[in-house]
Amino acid sequence: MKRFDLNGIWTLKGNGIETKGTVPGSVYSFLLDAKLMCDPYYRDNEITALKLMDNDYTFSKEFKYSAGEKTVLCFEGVDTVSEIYLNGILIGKTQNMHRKYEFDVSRVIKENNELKVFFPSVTEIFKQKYKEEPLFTEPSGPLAGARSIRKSFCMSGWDWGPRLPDMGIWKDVYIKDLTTPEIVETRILQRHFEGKAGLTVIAETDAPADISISIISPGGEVLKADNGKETVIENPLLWWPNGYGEQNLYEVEISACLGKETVDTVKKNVGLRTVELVREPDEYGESFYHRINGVDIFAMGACYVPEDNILSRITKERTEDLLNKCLFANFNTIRVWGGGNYPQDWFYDLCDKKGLLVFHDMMFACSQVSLDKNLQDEFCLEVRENLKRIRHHACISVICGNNEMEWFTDKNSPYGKVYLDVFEKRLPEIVNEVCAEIPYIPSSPTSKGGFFETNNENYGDCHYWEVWLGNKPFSEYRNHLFRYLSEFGFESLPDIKTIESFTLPEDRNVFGRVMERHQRCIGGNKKIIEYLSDTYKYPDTLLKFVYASQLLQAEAIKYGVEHLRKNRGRCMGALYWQLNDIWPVASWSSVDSFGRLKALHYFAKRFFAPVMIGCRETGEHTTRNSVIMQEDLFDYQTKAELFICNETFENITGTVKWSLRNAKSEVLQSGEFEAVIGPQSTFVAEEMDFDKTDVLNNYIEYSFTVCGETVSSGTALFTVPKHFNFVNPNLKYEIDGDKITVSSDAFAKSVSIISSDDMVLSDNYFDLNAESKTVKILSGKATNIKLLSVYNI
Ligand code: BMA
Repeated sequence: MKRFDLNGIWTLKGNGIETKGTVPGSVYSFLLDAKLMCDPYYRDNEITALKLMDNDYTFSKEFKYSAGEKTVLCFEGVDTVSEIYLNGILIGKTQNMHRKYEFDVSRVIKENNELKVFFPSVTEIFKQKYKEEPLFTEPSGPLAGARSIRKSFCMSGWDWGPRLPDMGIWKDVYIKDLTTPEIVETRILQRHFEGKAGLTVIAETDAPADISISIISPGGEVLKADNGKETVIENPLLWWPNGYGEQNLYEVEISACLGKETVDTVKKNVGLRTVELVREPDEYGESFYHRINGVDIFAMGACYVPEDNILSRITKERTEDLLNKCLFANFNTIRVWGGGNYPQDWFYDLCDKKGLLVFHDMMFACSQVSLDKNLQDEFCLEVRENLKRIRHHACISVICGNNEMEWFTDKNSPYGKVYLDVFEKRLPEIVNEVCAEIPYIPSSPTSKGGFFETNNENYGDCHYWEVWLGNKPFSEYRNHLFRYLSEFGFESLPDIKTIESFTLPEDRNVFGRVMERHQRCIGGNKKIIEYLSDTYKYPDTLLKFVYASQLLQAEAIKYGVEHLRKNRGRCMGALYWQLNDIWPVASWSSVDSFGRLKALHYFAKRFFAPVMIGCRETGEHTTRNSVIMQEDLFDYQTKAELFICNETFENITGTVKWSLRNAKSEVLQSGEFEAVIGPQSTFVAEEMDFDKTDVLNNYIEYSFTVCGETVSSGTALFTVPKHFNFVNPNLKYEIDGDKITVSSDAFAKSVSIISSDDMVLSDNYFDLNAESKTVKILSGKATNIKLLSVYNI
């Protein structure tokens, strides 16, 4: 098989415009590159950009080709509804952006060719579809009708995304010369036994050919394998999730040969590991966690959404940068959420390399499955195709039918029947046939399936939104023992530089129209303000508002994660909503659309650390939520329970140190004790009672030291920060090469080092107890440094 690339320069025509641009690309990417439209992410340009989609567009390319016996035109991804013409002849149509399309063009191709891809207006299609079947649609969400075609739902809007349903050719286009055989299917099966690994590689070609297979170990040793026969690897080097061991990968090279000539080659990296989703009845209900190579994993990470609304801007480099940030924050898992698209191959390669387990939704979210059989079939076909594409990746740890559809669907409606047919019958059959070795769940959240108590915290995975949507305080997480929390979140504003990127100075008020258009959760800013008023004083600048909103978010998620990790065993997963953003917006993300880290991401680095000390404090803030509530009725104690979570394979012995201090950071009381924590377990110390300490002036500081090194530390107040009498810490900094040292004269909570250039630090938003701390600049530059702490709000 020979490949002839058709990416590169194409012409776009439509809406009275003709321009050149690059494929893979889209209407927006062509128009933006040619400066024929304004940045759709700037101010409210989204509105005019959306109107552009009311037009039809045609992409075309002329090329010379010298055809062999059999020629196939291949589109890896067309977004979405199109007609494809070669030399004026309609050769096929597309209707699913998640599928690959191949057309035999042997009879149509010539020496000089013109290829045209015609896209009828996508917004017109939505309108038509919505008329035919008005599937569930929220007024603030995706355009009505958007869920009736197999196009990434969130391109048409979400509660963190704009309505920019772009059209285009979003993956590679090429011609295959099939005069010689092609490898059309590969399957790699693993069997682990007696400390060995058996690898069976199965390859199929479309015409007779000799298959030669090599397995190259991480050390470079080459093993020859026979097609369809098991090859035993003695002393296999296993693949592990991040934090549990190495990410060893074997390269499997499959070649199709005719005599001495190699006519096609496929290479795949394979991590040797076993993967189980352990769902066993126990005293609480039913467990839900991953066991990799026999080791029970506590999942730590977040949910991933498409990295850009304009898909051609999502490059391997950009994805790698984001995934490196996941490692920075000690993730071992990432959940690919079901309202976007199936990521490109490089995403899975990178997750394999970095040891990020992938909890993988199939692309359906928060809706009903249409009663249209064609759409149901398309979905099943796309799942089959994508599972074949990704099944060899060690990172894939669970295939999940959809996001929140079990929750959303009325089981007594006709949609309930279709739901069960698609997600509990057809998809499990496909998984069983295509990749039975990967666990499957029908939906996230799900308890036992069959609409049984969806989101019951004792069974399966859960999405918990009472903190945020339900206005519950952060400490509410402590009242739940979820088996595996695959979604919980809290919003914040993005970095101030990100806000500046989409606003004019006069827009920079959080209640302004432009700011509200970049906040897609109805009432989202109101909610931030409400929690803010419960927690911090009124921030008098936008910069301080951003800072306070990010601290709220970070503290909320920290409450949740620390509680879940403390209860390791019964609870086995904490994936917060959401890792990243599709555009510049106020949202639940910890990394904004420019890749800038919010406070939450630095907090995540600490609360997901393999060895972490946490504190379950109780005080005025966990007992009464207003200072005017009668003291006798809402009597509070000031207590603290310290605990250490150890996710490593080692027994850890260290010293827990704590002190009760006043606002100047003077020590009022202190203590220390030895703690030994077994592998993958939690040590909980006896609760300390500070005998109704002065909550307005005193706080607790704690740390865990191993071999003289502080591995984890923190502080906790016994009241809300707005009522604590912070004294001026007189924060100062010094820069020495790639190091910044910050010092404080008093207790400084959540010290933020802000640079006008982008900068990633080894730590940020940390607490100082009248001391100094040195952090490393990992990337970017320290320019016009500003320091903030909670004292400043
Ligand atoms: C969850 C997700 C998303 C959504 C988020 C925030 O339920 O699955 O659909 O963006 O909540 O509302």
